Amino acid sequence: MNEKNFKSGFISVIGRPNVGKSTLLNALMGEKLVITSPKPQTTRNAIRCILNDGDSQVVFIDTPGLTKARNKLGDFMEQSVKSSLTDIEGIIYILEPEEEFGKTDLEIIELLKKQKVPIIALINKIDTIDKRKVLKTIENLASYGIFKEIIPISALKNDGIDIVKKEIKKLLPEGPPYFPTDQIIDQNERFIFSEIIREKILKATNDEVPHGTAVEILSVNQRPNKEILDIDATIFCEKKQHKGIIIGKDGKKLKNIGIQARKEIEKFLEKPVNLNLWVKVRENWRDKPFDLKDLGYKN
Ligand SMILES: Nc1nc2c(ncn2[C@@H]2O[C@H](COP(=O)(O)OP(=O)(O)OP(=O)(O)O)[C@@H](O)[C@H]2O)c(=O)[nH]1
Ligand SMILES: [Mg+2]
Repeated sequence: MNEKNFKSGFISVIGRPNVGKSTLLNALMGEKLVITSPKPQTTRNAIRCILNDGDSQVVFIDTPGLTKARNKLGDFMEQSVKSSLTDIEGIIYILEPEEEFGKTDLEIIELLKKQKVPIIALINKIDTIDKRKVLKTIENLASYGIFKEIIPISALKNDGIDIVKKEIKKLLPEGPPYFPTDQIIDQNERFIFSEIIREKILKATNDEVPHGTAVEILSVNQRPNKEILDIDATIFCEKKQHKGIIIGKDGKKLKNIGIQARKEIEKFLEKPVNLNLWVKVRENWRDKPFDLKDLGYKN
């Protein structure tokens, strides 16, 4: 590490739900660290991912999608985004190509106008959208005059990611690293395990079920004299009927969620895991301050 010219700083990644913020984070980090899904409001916490190279440390903050909060969990998520905008060196605003901006993006742009740090706009998912729409989006964004760079990318196909990294590095001031240079995320293993399980639920269920689930890791134990790690976790859902959906016919859905989650946790830890899942109902937990805190959603 070259102490003298070392650069470091925080960069917040914000945008509407489902535009690909977390996918971008994983692409920037070069490995899967945060969960993604085709459903909006996948990310619930501000999560710091730490990108280290020989002469810099960028701390990217993945944030929940900005949208109108419908419950106390939503308020918590919105608050996480707002707090991610302080003490940072720059902002990545990510959006999808649109002929015209919708209400939410217009509101985000208003929020961005008030920020004092440089903002880089990323137009994501260019692999799926026609060029004309992308050009129109660039034109629209440029008309605001608040973006330092406007870069079309595909986070999923890793297209344009190196350019983003280069532009971000330019924003960093000289300074020492904020985190140990071998640390890549500011969350503990229990959080990572619970997120992986939640991602598999999001991918396996539909409608209102996935949005009302939370996962609590009950215990993580190394089995004596064996390489295997035992993890016990509870999935909370909001209604009895949702419990049935998550468990599925003959327990098949829950079993499948467990298999998918176990495989990914094993890949992350590089060791065998035995994962036991239970499903419990906690009515209306997304609107109860005690439950929110208990499930880890606290500021
Ligand atoms: N085709 C395509 N799909 C993408 C791209 N980037 C993300 N996606 C998909 O878009 C969906 C949402 O991605 P996420 O990364 O979870 O989006 P997010 O902005 O973090 O969403 P929230 O956490 O809910 O706010 C997923 O199904 C991704 O696979 C891309 O460049 N191209
Ligand atoms: Mg996300």
